[in-house]
Amino acid sequence: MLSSEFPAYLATRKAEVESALDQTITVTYPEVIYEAMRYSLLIGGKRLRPILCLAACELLGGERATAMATACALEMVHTMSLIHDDLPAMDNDDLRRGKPTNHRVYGEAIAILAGDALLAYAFEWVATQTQGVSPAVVLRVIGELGHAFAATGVIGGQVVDLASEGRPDTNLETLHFIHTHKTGALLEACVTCGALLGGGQDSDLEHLRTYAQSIGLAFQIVDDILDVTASSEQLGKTAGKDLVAQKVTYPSLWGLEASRQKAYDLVTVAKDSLSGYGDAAHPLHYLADYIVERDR
Ligand code: GRG
Repeated sequence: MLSSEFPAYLATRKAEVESALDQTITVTYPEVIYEAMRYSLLIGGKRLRPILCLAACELLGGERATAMATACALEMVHTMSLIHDDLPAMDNDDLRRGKPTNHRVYGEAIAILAGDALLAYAFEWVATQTQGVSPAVVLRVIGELGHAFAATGVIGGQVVDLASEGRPDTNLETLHFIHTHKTGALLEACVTCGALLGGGQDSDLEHLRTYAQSIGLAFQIVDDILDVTASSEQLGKTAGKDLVAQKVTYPSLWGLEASRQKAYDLVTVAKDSLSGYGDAAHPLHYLADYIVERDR
């Protein structure tokens, strides 16, 4: 793939994912919970996680259709983490994906339940909708997904993140822990699950883990930079929150320019980790570029 073809690739994958997501949840009794789940799942977002999953599957010669159920599940669990992150007990935010947050529309109780329901449904969706691979592969995918979200992953990162609010003495090691868990673990699961569904071996998973850990950190550095440099309108979420919460961030430790350079260095590491795959790795290379060059 040429870099000039990447915008069309991204737009096509996003449309495919959104069409698949639209078919995951049917509104039935009690309507409010299904509506709340659909609200946050379908109001937008870059769909980066499902696209990474599909790209990893294709890198190893798999069919996108085989990975689509897992791609949707990854977006469901990501969306649930956003719903819960926005709650008054966490970030207490009013804006997400350019729209009022779930609890602002449906109230706190339903927002908590919509997040819980999306989390449970994601696992059901993988277990019941994945076709074209052995049950052993589906079980490994479920294990990767659970590990990424449990206290070993996203939740552990969130716990340390909450504890470090208002703590200007937070050091680089703690910041690294927060982001490799809160953001990186799920991005890692996207590519490892995609690789498993594409027929990948353990050696493929190792290369892809290095790729994901590098882009995960680069993603977070860029997130920290955008929190300072972009507007709420541009981001679709409240900008400038890190300063208000007195959070230590990469730009606050290193400055904006050094942070940008670090993000670019990490993209180089990510690309190098896939050097054995030749041109087949181009979509993942361009996705890494997109992560650092994005403006939202
Ligand atoms: C995981 C069970 C469980 C509970 C949630 C609240 C929480 C525990 C964790 C917080 C996780 C979190 C919100 C991490 C931030 C990750 C991040 C940078 C999100 C923004 O991702 P984008 O920019 O968003 O890809 P879009 O809207 O484009 O999908």
